[in-house]
Amino acid sequence: MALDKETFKKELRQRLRENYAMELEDAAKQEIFYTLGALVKARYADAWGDTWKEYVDKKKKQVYYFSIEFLPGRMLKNNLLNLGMLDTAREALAELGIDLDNLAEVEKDMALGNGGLGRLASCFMDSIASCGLPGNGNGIRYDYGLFKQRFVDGYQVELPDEWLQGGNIWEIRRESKAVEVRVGGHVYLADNGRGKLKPIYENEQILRAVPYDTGMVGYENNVVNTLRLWSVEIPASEEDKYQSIQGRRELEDLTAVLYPDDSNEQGRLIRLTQEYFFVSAGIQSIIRHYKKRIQQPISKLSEYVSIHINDTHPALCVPEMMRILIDEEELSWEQAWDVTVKVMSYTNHTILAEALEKWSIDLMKRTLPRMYQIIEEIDARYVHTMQELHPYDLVENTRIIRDGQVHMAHLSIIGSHSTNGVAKLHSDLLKTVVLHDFYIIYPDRFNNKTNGIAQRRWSQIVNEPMSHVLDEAIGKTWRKDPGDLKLLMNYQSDQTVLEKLAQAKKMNKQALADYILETTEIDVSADAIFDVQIKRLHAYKRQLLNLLHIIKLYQDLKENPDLDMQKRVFIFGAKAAPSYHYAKVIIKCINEAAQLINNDPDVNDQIKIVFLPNYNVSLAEKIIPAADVSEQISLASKEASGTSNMKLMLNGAITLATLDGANVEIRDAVGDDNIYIFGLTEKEVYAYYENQEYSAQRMYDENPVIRRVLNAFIDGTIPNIVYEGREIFDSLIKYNDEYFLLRDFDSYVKAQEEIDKAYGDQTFWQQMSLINIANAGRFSSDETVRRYAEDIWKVEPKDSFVTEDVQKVQ
Ligand code: NBG
Repeated sequence: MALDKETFKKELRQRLRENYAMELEDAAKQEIFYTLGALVKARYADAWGDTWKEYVDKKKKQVYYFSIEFLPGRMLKNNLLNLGMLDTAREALAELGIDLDNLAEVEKDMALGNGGLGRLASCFMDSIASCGLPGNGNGIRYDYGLFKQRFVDGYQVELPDEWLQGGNIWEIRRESKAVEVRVGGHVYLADNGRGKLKPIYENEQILRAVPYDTGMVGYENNVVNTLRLWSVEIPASEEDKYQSIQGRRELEDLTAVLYPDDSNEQGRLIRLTQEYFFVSAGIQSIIRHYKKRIQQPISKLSEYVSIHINDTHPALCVPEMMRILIDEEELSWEQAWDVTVKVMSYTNHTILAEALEKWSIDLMKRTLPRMYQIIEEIDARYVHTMQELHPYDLVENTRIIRDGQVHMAHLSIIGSHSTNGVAKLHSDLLKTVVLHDFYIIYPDRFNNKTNGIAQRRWSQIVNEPMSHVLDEAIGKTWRKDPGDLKLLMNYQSDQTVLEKLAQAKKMNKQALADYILETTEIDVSADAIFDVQIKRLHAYKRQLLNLLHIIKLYQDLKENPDLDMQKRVFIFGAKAAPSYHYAKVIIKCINEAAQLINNDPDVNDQIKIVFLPNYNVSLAEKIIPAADVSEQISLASKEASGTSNMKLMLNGAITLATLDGANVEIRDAVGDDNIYIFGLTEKEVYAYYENQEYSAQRMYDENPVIRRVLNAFIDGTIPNIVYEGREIFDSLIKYNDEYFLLRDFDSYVKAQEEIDKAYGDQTFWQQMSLINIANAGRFSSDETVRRYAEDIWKVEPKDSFVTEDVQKVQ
């Protein structure tokens, strides 16, 4: 299977001639990229077909991961790595005078997700294939990914992300697998002539759902699974209904854009239709495959199929499966319900009440009348069964239809056999607080699955300098089994290894410094501490707390320019939802503070702020290997897990964190001495909610440092934020600081001072860094998906994988 350099070069040239009628020497970067992509795709085409065939022949149980977001980023290097071709390709290209990394930049990020939720789905896709598990993704092929972010006068401006321009080399359009999805109109039930009721549809709209499949290549195991994304089209039979351009547009808009949020009414209607569209198309195609290839009674579906509901957006999986089983397969309600609950499982990704999805009854009835009928029936039967067993209030609080709304989390929990949170703390909070009522009703359904990351991408691909140091120190087995990173613990006091790791970090920092200079014209020194906060902009994530601390440092420096401190570069990457006003205000303030501080001669380059625009997977890949400090400073209890915390630790950054989400488990993994913890605990936060004693005004009155920092927002210290500064100030003082920034301020400052001191002792710092890398293995998403597979999905790895029939690591 292995491809040698000469064959690689020959094949590349040959394909270029065939596809573009030109010689390599005359080809543009784009043309070479597309040719290389086609070459790579051809290398896994057979394995893709074989994997599918094996699952069918052996009637393997398969899991289908339904997610409205997938965020794979670029795929070229990931596919090369997993095919064992990365080194060959790099060297062969170099011999042709082409730099692989440079070429890889041609690929547009596939950004069909907002943040952690979508990226997790993609890490899972990688790990499911790499662990040889039979599993597929199901989602939407948006024409436009998450908006591109620019800064104009410090404000966020959103531009469309035309990722499909130029074509998508990895996907295959499968015309023959298209299905029809019905929305709108009216539905009533009539006798089907066989003593059962069947739904009659009137004036409904028929949508054609066309799947685009992308191979998910496993790591050196000949497994290639499928990510199936659906795109909407007009069915041939309906062509005459769509004679106006306007009408066609409206229909095609359904899969045009990924929602960066869901706050306006017009938009919300499309969102609900989007949700039904990919759920219905996905389930129809699963059932069709089951009947045609597996050929078992429909009542045995759960022995062959598992469906995962990733957050509540695919919650309609429950009523849609019921619809197909009852209306089309003619099962009884009881039989259908039994199958559905066994097939479905659900992950909750948030505890913020405002993020729990609900739809008005009215909208649901109008948009999806048959779904609403079925949900009503599920709800009625739930109430009927539970009222015998539980108090009235408990049943009322947990039913699906309540206060004129359909509660999607309730639908997901009631309609599935498993509900999990994404970190220990989060799962505990689900049981004790957020979903406590459900926990009383279904204690056995609740479990934890701590998130993980695709470690091959987040180490081998993004951080080659570090990877080589690891190879030299502990051999190469960690590349396949991240658990082996533990071996690095033997080198805690080995000066050579520590020194080499430090050199690798320095190289990465220099590369990032070059990128920063090129994109922002800010000159930063690779000797400074690179202090990184990269994630969506949200009040609970507290980018503002970070800024408050920077302002304090600035004021200290102004007072005493000779202050003894390490140089520091504060690096931000964050998009704000276009309609999230407060988050955008914070962006503006950070940008204005950057202008002020970066250009103030008194600061003398001691501190700098860099807010890199358009944070996405590719930018994360540049920042993460260069980070010294990982800011994970959400208010305790609010961040379900976090995953950038895991990526940063794996790359040797030291975590500065509250005890929130998976930070708690990172602390357990590295020990108290190798992480900086500060701030309120989740219990203390809840105590404040209970006793209502928190007064931000008092903190402001009594703490002169806080007062001086906050005044900088309204007294002109930070220029050009007359309105924004006032809003920040008011949010903290007048509206009593919802996320307790001022309460955590002192302990945050203290932790930052300790970091400053620790960095001064380079050996000490490098040891901490090494210990972080060594203990990152447990956060591999390989481990996470294995847990899902064993505990929830009940799917088993492909036989050939179990028998170790794998190519050896290069
Ligand atoms: C996010 C959480 C993160 C978590 C990811 C992946 C949503 C709704 N939730 O903390 O905020 O890491 O999900 O689980 O995007």
